Amino acid sequence: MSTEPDVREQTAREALHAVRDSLRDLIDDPDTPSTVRHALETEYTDLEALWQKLDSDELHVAVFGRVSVGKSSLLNALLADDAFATGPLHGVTTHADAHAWVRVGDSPVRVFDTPGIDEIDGETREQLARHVARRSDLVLFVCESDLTQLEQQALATLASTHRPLLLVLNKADRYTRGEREALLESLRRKAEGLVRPDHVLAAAADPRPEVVVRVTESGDEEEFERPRSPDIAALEQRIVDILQREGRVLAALNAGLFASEVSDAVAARVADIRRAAAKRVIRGYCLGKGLAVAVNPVPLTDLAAAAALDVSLVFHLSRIYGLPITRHEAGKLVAVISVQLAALMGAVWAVHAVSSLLKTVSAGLSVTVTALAQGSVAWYATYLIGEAATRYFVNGRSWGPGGPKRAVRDVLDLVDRDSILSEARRALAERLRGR
Ligand SMILES: Nc1nc2c(ncn2[C@@H]2O[C@H](COP(=O)(O)OP(=O)(O)OP(=O)(O)O)[C@@H](O)[C@H]2O)c(=O)[nH]1
Ligand SMILES: [Mg+2]
Repeated sequence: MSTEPDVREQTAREALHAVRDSLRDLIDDPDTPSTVRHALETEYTDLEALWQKLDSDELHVAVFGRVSVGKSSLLNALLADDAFATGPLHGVTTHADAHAWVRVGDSPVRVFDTPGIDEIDGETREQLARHVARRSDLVLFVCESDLTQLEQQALATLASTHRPLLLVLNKADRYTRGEREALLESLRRKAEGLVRPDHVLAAAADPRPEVVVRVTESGDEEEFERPRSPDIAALEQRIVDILQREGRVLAALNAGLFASEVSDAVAARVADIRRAAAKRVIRGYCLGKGLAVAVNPVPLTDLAAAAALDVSLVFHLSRIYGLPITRHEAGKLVAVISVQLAALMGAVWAVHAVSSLLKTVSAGLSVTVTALAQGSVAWYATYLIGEAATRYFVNGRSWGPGGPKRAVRDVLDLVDRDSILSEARRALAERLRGR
């Protein structure tokens, strides 16, 4: 008969495999540009490590805390081996390191040592906390007395990553039983809402030797030191319990959460890259069309003659956004946008543009003011068409609920006409002068 834990185990395992496969898909996604991979290098390294962790069925336990609180000593005590370097100087551990520990169920457990958090600035500390948490199924936050402000902040950052947390008061041998209880009480209070009260416990990873007084045969009292073994049994039991109870489920959940964070970050970067590419392409067409019109002035009302360039622009933009359309469709899109622009601005905008140009264009240019004015207006029109089409593609080839009218109006509201026109004037004048 299958028992409930079996079913849980089975479900967890399936969830884990599903997450593992989706991590692989995310890592190997051929649509992710290499520039994005490069920009998110740390995240991709973490994804790969996470994938390996899931694939090997490993569970990870990490320590975190201020320098010299005994993080490395604690892991050594768990391993019953001096695997990690320890010492009284601050900053003995300078980089993350890991060793294999016990097995919990079928899963090998690895423990991860980390450098102390005091010497680094707040932002880096936050990053380190997230980085550590990301790879861990359980984090041991180690302290040696009551929590400082800095420790409280770091603990809050870790807690926000929703990993199981144990708050360990190490060096318990330095306190009397009463002091220890009072400290644990205070730690539970300060960690309230961040760490469960029964997840706050004391340990002595590397207790100082006991000083014992012995009466010699001659009746004299003699002091000598008796080494003490680590006191970590309760902690060890709690760690194994947690890993056994929720290790696998949490591993899947956490990896899934991280993968969705990364895939959001990838999407945001891709959007940035597309936006930058769209901006470059729009500017190129603006310049091309502005020059064509300036060099060979056409009546302002007959800008349609140069519409072929606008069609090319929209065609090009559709490719940048990975939503390719035909030239015919691009032509229809330009027509829709132009109709809206004309309806919204009529002839007024052109007159506006020209008059503002006439006022500000400086004398002494080698081209006629009219040519520049017409070129700038053409530039501006192409700019608006490019921006409106971009909005349509960003929206997944849709104008959104308000239709093209609303979308084009929004574009007009957002665009700073005067700065576009003055940029057009500057760029066109420069090119025309150079001819
Ligand atoms: N009294 C006492 N001292 C301890 C205990 N655990 C560790 N220590 C001592 O504290 C000092 C620092 O220990 P480490 O394990 O190197 O501390 P750490 O947190 O890894 O330090 P960094 O790597 O420098 O951040 C060493 O001298 C240890 O012997 C303990 O339970 N009791
Ligand atoms: Mg250390």
